[in-house]
Amino acid sequence: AVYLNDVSRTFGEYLLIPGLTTKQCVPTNVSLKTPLVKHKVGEKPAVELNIPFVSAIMQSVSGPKLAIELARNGGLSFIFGSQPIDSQAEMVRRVKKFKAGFVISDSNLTPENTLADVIALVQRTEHSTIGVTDDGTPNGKLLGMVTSRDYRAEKDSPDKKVKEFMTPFSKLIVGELGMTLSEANQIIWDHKLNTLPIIDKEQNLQYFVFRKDYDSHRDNPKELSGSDKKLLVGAGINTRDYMERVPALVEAGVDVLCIDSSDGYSEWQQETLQWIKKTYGDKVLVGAGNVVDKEGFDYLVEAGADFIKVGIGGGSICITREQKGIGRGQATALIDVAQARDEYMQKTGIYVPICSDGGLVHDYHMVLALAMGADFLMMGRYFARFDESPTKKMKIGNSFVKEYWGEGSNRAKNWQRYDMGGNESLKFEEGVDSYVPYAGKMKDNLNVTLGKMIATMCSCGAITIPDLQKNAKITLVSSTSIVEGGAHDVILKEQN
Ligand code: MZP
Repeated sequence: AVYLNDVSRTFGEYLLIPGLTTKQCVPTNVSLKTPLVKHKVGEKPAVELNIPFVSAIMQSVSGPKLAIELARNGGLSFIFGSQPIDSQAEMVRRVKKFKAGFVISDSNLTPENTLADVIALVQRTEHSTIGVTDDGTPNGKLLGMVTSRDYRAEKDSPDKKVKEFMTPFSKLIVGELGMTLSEANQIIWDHKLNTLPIIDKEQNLQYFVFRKDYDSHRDNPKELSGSDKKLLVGAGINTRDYMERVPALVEAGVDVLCIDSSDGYSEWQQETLQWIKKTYGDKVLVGAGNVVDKEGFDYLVEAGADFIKVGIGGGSICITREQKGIGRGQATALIDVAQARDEYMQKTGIYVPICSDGGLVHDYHMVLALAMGADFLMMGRYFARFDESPTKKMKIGNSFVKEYWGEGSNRAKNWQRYDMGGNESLKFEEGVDSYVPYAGKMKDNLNVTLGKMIATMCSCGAITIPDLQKNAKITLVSSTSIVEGGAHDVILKEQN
């Protein structure tokens, strides 16, 4: 056997030491832009993210609703691959079809048109949201937004969703299709509503009219018409049915693929990458993994991967290390692979981004992972807690939770991810079925997390991710110093 002498370590064992915070180092100057795929040094990558977050390739995380919201916030989801090809392609299509805000410009619709007229336009243009201005042009004053139910409510039953709009006096206020936009707007203001649900004759919930300042970034109609860009979306694939799955996903408009496996250092992945590159060249972008060392990185890059995913056994729902005894502390794995990436860049002039996948618990772990060399981060547990994740919200005791299960659990039945080339069945579980604390809307949580990350970067004297990777000072901490880092030697007042 070969012994690696470094101890496998993880994020909780490290801290960042502040760097000089210059006057330029203020939150508004911080950019979290990051490359997603390989590119020549100094050139612009084919796909970039505005925030370094991607959501895990998991049934309990990455459905179309979460993908739309994450893409709108600058990140990207990989739609889970453990489902039939058709339904996965359909989910991709739904994200690509979603067009962010759109202001009526040439439609001649004014506030005196009925909601039915506006909705007809939503349907015709396939935009999810139509803004209406007082004079029907993008220069006018925004009066309200009409959003299709598909986007807002998706799987929730109309009844349940309508109930959320009851006023404090339990009087249900709904709009009807025959009402004009001015009338709807008046009701919204009179009753101090954020949103007016609209029902059709059969009492089914169809659309929502939003108050204009419901979402602050929607205030400027001009910005809105400018943001009509297609959203980015990724999708997971496996090493068995890729010859059918990849063409279907490409046809659906997917931006980037990722081979999803708990252990990616295999000839199966090499074959899959080679087939994709031979068939499509660089028109189809594909990441591979997961690996935890330089050998794994070099092998998959050589085979054609556009990015490499790092991590075995660190996921919150993962029991691979207990079941099979394979894995590596996530921080050590990342540091090793980041070094391999930098060596490859020096040798070839090509930068292959790496993704740290799994095991991020605290927000500061995210900054540490970036400082250790990750270009972007994949998270499951973090996103599973939000309204937008595809799983059930439940009440247990006094708290709300959401379900979250691993792809290696019996529930997911994702045999391909753990495939070692034998017959198709999972011999033992590598993941668990669990709950995570419900956390509300993605946007609210992202604002807090990103705010903290940006503050940490300013403390480190870095205003970009490459800055942080180059200049961060990182220290190992003893278990005693970890205790010192929490509140200690005080009597905490009760929280409520
Ligand atoms: P986390 O963000 O919940 O800590 O980890 C999510 C990651 O765990 C996924 O992106 C994937 O790599 C990994 N995962 C998913 N299912 C399992 C499993 O059932 C697993 N073992 O390890």
